[in-house]
Amino acid sequence: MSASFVSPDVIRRLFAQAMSRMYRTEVPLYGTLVELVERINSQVLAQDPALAAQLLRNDERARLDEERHGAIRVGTPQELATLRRLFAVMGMYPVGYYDLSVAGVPVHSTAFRPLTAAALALNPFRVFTSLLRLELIEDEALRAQSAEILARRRIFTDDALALIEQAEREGGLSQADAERFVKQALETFRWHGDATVDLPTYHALHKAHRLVADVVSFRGPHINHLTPRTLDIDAAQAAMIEHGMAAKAVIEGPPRRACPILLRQTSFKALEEAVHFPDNEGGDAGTHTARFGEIEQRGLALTAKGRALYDQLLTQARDAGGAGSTGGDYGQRLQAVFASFPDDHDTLRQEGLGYYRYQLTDAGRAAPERVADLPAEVLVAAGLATADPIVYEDFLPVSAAGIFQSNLGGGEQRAYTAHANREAFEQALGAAVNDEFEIYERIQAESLAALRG
Ligand code: OOG
Ligand code: NI
Repeated sequence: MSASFVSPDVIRRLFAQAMSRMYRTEVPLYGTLVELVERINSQVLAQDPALAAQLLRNDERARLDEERHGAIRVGTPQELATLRRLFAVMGMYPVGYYDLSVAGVPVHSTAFRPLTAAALALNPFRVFTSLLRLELIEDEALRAQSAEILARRRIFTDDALALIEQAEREGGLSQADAERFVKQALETFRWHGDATVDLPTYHALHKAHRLVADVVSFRGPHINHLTPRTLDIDAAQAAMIEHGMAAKAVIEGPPRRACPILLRQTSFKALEEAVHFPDNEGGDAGTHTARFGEIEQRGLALTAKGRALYDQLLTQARDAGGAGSTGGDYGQRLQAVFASFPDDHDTLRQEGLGYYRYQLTDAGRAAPERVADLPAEVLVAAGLATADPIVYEDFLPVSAAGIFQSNLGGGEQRAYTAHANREAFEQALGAAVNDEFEIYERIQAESLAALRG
């Protein structure tokens, strides 16, 4: 890379900061949420010096205050493929395939995020990106009308497109071009209070599925939430309720544990916002609910073996209350069922359930000859190396479905008989999605190799 180019990681950080500023002005409650999470995080760090030291050792402390994920929904393969190129300028690549149709949401998704330990440490910004599956709209005329509306819109500015092409052609962007790029890219994610369809069309789309209306009726794929990372989601959830936010009843994901795994999330309900519809002068003001707030706590990235156990236990807890149910005493059921998931790091590591990052301790650095030929587990046991949990950087389909559902209103449950269609998604994207397990495996292997470096 030429010395005059800024690193994609720096562009991503600028972009994440700009998104956060924009969303604060669009949804002031997001600002309140960020402050609440910051307060709880500093309390947790003050009360738990071991956790503070672990985050510092793992390059997670610095990124924490800026750490966010967002979500958008797009309508066409062309839009998705161009987003892929836009995110690549910022060092964000598609990881994972999520099929939400099984949960009654007519989309499939990926997450754009950085891939390497160094890039994640600088800024781990991720965007959960969904593609509407128009083929799941039953009404043929409405499907054709939606496709036509989507084909006409342009969600990227001309300057954004030109800068993407320039970055691809020249291999990067200068500082000044990077700043212009961030400003232009931001336009795609901005909220538009004026719909592009008239009110009757909006209602017809809404009837097909609220999500269809959300994607098809507007000029662009507005960012629908931006999520800060908390170190104690139970405390943050309680604080949300104290602040009068309409928090979701159930925290998605695993139960509270000594060793947090994967991802726990909760959200407050979508806001009802005034929308202007064309040809509706003097008519009732329309509204649309799409944007919401969310917080999350991240824990250990699980191996395929650990993930299979997680999926099995989650299903067990949900099915115990009637298929897929989170009603009744769900919290207690979840706790009880997850008692069979080991909850100390030595066991999790030794049973190959999670990924760890190894580093030499001072003692280890002072004894290179001992380190050279001892297995990692022996080094850890002897205090020559530490093994810290590698944080989960991805999403969970069942949780994502729960977040979608809670913002669609109760009556919106629909069953699609469609199957996952990863191939169609990747074809629309114009690339294969990266495998999350390979990424964690590589980060773990690199840390092991560096022990003997
Ligand atoms: C995305 C919902 C999923 C998460 O954190 O799992 C999500 C959406 O509503 O567009 O953001
Ligand atoms: Ni989210």
